[in-house]
Amino acid sequence: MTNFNAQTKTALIVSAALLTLSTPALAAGSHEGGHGAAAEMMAVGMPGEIKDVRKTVKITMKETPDNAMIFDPAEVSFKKGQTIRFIIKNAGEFEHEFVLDDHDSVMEHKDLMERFPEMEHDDPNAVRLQPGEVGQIVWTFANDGSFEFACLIPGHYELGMHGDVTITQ
Ligand SMILES: [Cu+2]
Repeated sequence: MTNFNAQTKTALIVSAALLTLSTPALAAGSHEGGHGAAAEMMAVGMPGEIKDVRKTVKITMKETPDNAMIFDPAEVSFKKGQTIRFIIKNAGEFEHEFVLDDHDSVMEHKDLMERFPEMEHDDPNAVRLQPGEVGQIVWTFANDGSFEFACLIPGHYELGMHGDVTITQ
């Protein structure tokens, strides 16, 4: 039993290392890598490296006096290929999250969160923050198009917690 657990743990560490190693290949445009779904580049891009950051954007999450929940700003625009550092602050009184994705994936993820509200995610494109906390996401926008950021804690999206990301050529 102990041996089995030790082996499983080693296997997990090895696959994590492989995922890390596969990132440069994806960055170089090899989309057919075949390292599994987890290593696939997302439509919205992929985790970036701090050394490549071109721009830092501060985004505040909060509730408003008229009972809305918002991101401020709720609209950002960058150029394709740019690596952006998002500094996200939860200035509200509730727990909030920042999830960056394409609209369809946001909707799928939102549906999952409604069915499994206790779901914890540990995705590089998302950060969940308690009131007063500050988090960071470094992201490379590899494709142009319209994307989205949103808080998928049930009910928050409907109260206004989403924003638009426009990536130009
Ligand atoms: Cu929220």
